[in-house]
Amino acid sequence: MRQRIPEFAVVGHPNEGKSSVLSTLAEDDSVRISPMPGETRECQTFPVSIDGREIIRFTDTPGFQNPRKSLQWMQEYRGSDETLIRDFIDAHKEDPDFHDDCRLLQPLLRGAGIIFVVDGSRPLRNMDKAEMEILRLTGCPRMAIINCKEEETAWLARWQSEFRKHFNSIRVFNSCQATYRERIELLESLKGIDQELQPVLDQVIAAFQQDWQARSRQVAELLLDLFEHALAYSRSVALPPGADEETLKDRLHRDYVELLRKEEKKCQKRMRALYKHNIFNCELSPQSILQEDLFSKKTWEFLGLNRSQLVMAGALSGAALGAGVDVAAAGLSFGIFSTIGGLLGAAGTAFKGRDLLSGTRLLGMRLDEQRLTVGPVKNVQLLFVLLDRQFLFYSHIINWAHGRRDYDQPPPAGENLPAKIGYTADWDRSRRKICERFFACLQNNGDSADSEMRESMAQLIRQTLQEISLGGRT
Ligand SMILES: Nc1nc2c(ncn2[C@@H]2O[C@H](COP(=O)(O)OP(=O)(O)OP(=O)(O)O)[C@@H](O)[C@H]2O)c(=O)[nH]1
Ligand SMILES: [Mg+2]
Repeated sequence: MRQRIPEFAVVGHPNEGKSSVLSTLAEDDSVRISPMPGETRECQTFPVSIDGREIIRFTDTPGFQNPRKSLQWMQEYRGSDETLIRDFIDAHKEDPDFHDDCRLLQPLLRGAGIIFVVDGSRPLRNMDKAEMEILRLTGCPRMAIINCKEEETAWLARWQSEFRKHFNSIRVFNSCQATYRERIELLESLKGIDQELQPVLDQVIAAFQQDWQARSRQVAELLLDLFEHALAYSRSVALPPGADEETLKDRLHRDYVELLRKEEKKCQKRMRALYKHNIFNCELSPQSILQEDLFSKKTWEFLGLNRSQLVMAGALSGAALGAGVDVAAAGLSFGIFSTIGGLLGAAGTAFKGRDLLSGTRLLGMRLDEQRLTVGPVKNVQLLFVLLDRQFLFYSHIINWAHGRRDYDQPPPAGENLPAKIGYTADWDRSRRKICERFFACLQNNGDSADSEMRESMAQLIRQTLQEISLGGRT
């Protein structure tokens, strides 16, 4: 026999954030959300499927329209508890004053559990008490979610104590900020509302977790592909007699930079799709370091390894030795950035994105019997910068709740940014070594790293993704 798919109806007063909570819980950005009360007028069910199999469904409902009168009717009702909802709907279905109340109770007839959403940043009113009492009279398993639309928390304790009288489970859940972990915790607390639901919700939670891991594995593969394309890149073109070597070098350099930008965009687009951000762009804050070009001064200043880590990397990876020595020798009153200038042969002069790869140091250019060969990349820092950019993008994407629609961003943390704001500079030596070996391997093998090397790099990436998704720095 097919197991029943658990269903939860998200109910509450108009404009409290019901649709936003649903959108975040179901990871579905097609849910309609609006600042105008009364946006949702009909029930709509959003199934959550994993590998094509529906495992749970959430139903969006209109807000209560006439809770006081509905409650009065129910309190005067003399029939049995089992027929209360059906009889209420039958008695009011033609009355436009109760249109929304009838609609929102409908899913309960087919056994849906209740998720009651309130905006906990406002005070409790009698109307709310009426709505809670209606839900209690339905006898359906139910939980309450406090979704604070504003920062205000003064009313929270009052809400919680009122909720204890009416609900088996209570959770604070911010539909615009909730993370993966908070979604799982919310599902966990749904188990508390009805013993019968426990086994099936355990399966749902396990499926969510497996799916999340599967997505992490796919992200790791995307990143590995990007790094292989970026770092093992090599091209060789003829330099006909009389042709201008500099022009040709320039063109090769431009081609490479273009390709890399495209590959990175492609990788990030796929990441977005994996996390089901299909409609909205999850725009980056204007202050985000990811707004900077891959080869901008700021990017290389704030991401990747610091100077001493780079020196160590150079000593290990052989091919990057030149880079390491340069770092040490460059003097460097401007910190890591002039280091890059030094690395690139620009010798600490003004940095131009275009110059970054045009020297022979980073990409490696050789002129050999009238053939100009570029690549593979010589500077291991490119790998760390790319890693940091993808991790930061991942963090941005997974922490962008699906119910979030506005693009207001918090202001930057402070004027004094730390020296490095990526992840890799915080890594210990053993993690960095894995990257250095992977890098060296790509240089030696030409196009792809050997499978053992690739797997240890994949493991490192997956581990970092997990740390980020379990509440690492965002
Ligand atoms: N800042 C903030 N805004 C929120 C939050 N939750 C919802 N909103 C906003 O509140 C408004 C109403 O959200 P909806 O999710 O459409 O509310 P609803 O309860 O479904 O409303 P109806 O369908 O009209 O009953 C929208 O503008 C949301 O963006 C939140 O947690 N924080
Ligand atoms: Mg709605």
